[in-house]
Amino acid sequence: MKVPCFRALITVTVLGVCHSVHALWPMPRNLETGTTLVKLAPTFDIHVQGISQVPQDLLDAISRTKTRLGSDKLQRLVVGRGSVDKGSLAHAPSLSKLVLSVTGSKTVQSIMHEATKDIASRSEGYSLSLPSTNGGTATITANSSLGLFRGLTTFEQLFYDDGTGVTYAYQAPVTIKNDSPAYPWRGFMLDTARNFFAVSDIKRTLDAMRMVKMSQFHWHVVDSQSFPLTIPGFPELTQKGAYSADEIYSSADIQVIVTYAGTRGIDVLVEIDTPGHTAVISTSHPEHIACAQASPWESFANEPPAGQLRLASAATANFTASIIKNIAHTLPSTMFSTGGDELNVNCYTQDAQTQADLKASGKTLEQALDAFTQTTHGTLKAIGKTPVVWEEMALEHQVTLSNETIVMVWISSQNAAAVTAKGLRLVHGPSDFFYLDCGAGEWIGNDSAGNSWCDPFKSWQKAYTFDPLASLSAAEIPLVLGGQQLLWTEQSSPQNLDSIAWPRAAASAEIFWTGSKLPDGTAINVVNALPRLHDLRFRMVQRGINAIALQPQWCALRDG
Ligand code: CP6
Repeated sequence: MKVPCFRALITVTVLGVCHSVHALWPMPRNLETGTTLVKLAPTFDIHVQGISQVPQDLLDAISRTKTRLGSDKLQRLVVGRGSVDKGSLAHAPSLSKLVLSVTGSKTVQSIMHEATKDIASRSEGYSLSLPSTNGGTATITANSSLGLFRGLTTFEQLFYDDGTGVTYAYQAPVTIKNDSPAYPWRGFMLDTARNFFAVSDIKRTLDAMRMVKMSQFHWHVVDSQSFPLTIPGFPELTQKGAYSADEIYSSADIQVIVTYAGTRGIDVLVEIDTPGHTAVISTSHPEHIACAQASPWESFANEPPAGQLRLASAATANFTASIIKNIAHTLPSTMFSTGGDELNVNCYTQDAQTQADLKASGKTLEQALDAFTQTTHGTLKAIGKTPVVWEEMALEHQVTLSNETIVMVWISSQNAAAVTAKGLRLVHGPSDFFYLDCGAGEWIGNDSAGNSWCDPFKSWQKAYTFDPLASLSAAEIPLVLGGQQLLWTEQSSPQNLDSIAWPRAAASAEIFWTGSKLPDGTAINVVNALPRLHDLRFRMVQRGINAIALQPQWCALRDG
């Protein structure tokens, strides 16, 4: 039997790890540690210097950090099953305070939302020092409140309380010089259209993302099956298109989510998938949808029900642009996704109105798609937003995309080079590495009711082996913004959200923060990662995120 303890790995893990475990995830890009036990003084506090007015969201983050330092009960993975003895803790030097130094005074959330045109310039870097002297002062310095925020996340991960009631670090002194992410885009995508997720589920997801320094929440909020997103001026879309009156994101909910995310260093990218994946719009606006509920659905869509926006109709293009504009202008992000995946051509071939529209305009379907996209993207640009699209818009269709457009690669990791060859920026989300349930190529078949089924599990180790720069030339590297793991929710709901996503989705968070090498210069590898990921998972569970075990508890506690 294959046990989840990975018999081969465990020996290496335990032997190699006992003296080098930190619950750090993602691993900083630069790290030096000592071997001294240091505890937080009873009067330990966190201060900010360098700015006269500390932004409110940074103050809130500091207060959450203090709470967590006092409440995280993380058993240290050491020889001899666990905790340090009370005697050595009693005599350990105490850390009197943490001083944060920063030069900028913008809020964390404003920095997150600013960065579109030059997302790579987002200032997330910080330096950290934790001394081993009694009465010592730890420091985090950064150029921005966002950098300090990332540094606080690291600081928290250095501390343990294994039931002694004393919060301690055991590898002081710690020095981290200029830790900053290898890539700006470290994301997670959630589909809230196949099954609905409450605001509280999304907040919990954002909490988990924050713990691993993720920066982008890609919200695939609507699709053919349901339309839960309230669009100002179009109440009928949710009234007719949501699963129920309770399964709707109100305008207030949306603001709660983007603010919760922004104050935690996460930008929310909202997607309205167009022109495919829009069948549900036929419930309120049948005039705009071709092949609505057409049968058999397999001839018209990749998933039931069939239905796509009538892209050749000027009225439909304007309607779509209005929806996008009305929601996009309420959102703080400077990016917005118009989707563009899995367009079914047959749907339009069979649609009399589309054929008539094409004839009247003298356009081919591809030319009509181009015009449709110019309309939606033109609207976004007019309100200062950068368009994001799925890879088909760049690779399969004859659509003119402006240079600033961001392309999400999903079909295969092999397709990245074709995107950068066009000079466009990309986000990696390849189904063969980063899909948290089915990935392309893993479909087993369709049953008689038309439901596709597949093997819904890909290991974190698989995601962790992804190489963001494979087959890219040096000149193309700056076009890689980063990547994300994705949860499509045909087979997920709030009940399994945490367990299907965490801690697996942390794999890409480390790849895109730490890059290809650990601080000691060795290549990132699953043997080094496993005990750290185990600790991360433990902390997630403590904070109410129902993350799955990676190995038997025994593996982590066993004697070296
Ligand atoms: N929904 C939407 C989906 C998928 C995509 N877009 C998808 C395709 C293939 C697999 C998994 C999910 N369910 N809107 C592709 C981007 Cl294997």
